[in-house]
Amino acid sequence: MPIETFAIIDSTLREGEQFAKAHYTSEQKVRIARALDTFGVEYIELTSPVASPQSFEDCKTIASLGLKTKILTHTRCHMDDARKAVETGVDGVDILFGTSSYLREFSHGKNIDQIIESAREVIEFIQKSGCEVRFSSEDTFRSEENDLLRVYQAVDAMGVDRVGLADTVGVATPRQLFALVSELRHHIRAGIEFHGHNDSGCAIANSFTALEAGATHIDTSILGIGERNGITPLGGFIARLYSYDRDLVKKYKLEMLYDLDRMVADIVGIQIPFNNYITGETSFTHKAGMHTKAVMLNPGAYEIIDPADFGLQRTIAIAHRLTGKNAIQSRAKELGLHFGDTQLREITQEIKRLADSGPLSTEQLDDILRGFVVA
Ligand code: HCA
Ligand code: CU
Repeated sequence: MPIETFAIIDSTLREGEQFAKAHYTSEQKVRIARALDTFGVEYIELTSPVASPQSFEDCKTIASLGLKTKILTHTRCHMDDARKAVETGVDGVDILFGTSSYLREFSHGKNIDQIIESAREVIEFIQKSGCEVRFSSEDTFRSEENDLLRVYQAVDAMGVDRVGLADTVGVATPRQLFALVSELRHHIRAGIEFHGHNDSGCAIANSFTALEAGATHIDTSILGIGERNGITPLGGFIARLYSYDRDLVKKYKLEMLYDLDRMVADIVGIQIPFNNYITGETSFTHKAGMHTKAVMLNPGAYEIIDPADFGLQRTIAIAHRLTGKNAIQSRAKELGLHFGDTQLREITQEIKRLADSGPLSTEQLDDILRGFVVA
């Protein structure tokens, strides 16, 4: 199925608050919400108003900012929680219930019929209050498919806006996603949302595959922050979509991505990982001679993503033992120096020889190049 319409539900302010290092102030939450709104995500999800008195106040504050993005909050499937959620003035409530045998046995102790009946009361209440409602099944991928189908079909018949699939423990594979979402797409009228943890590195692939199979909404967080090692990162998911079809992400303000990652990294006190999608320090650095030669002629040779679309620049690393004569020539030209082919080869060999005993700085490289002119 071609990917056509989809929406991002960014959960930096809900799942992201479950990141071990996150302790947002109210001011930081508002800053993150406004930035996500400007970036253009369709929804943002906030911590349950039941979590703490300040969480309740923050839901109210963010819901009243007048943002374009829809504001959701996230609660257990309980009437008390739903009442509080609706009171905050949010646009929608994401409710969650565990259908896996683990949760049925060790958490809430309800059977499938009882789950459906509790959900009915909560869903009808949220609908009457005029909010969107999503029903999600915690730990979807360790639940029985028949149980899932029964629950999803029942809540679909109640008219929920979305059903949610949650890979709570990061165990699902892309094939499993494809199979389950394709199956649900045949039976369910509502939107299908996927929330994927990244414990085994499949969060982005699973999110993308879910869309290919007919899902409509994907949960992300900035830098992927969340419980344990987190969920689908917003930037990585954008990278995946962009590499498939740039038109899919032109609705977002891509040149803001670096600032979003930077802002959240600062707020939670971490670095942007060096190998982060798009915004990592080395994401657009080309090093080996064969790569730099081709990239200087046509960046597409080794770049699937154009850094300029994200307001970023590529780096050609020159001063190292893997360098090549084309990269050296290009640096020389930048310095206004011109060498013939034989001399360029000689300079390149000299730089490789020197770099063999340790890294060279750009200044050292430039001095070597200038030295050859004098010689
Ligand atoms: C959790 C809840 C959740 C919920 C996802 C959802 C998960 O913290 O365990 O509402 O779809 O991963 O299951 O984040
Ligand atoms: Cu989660």
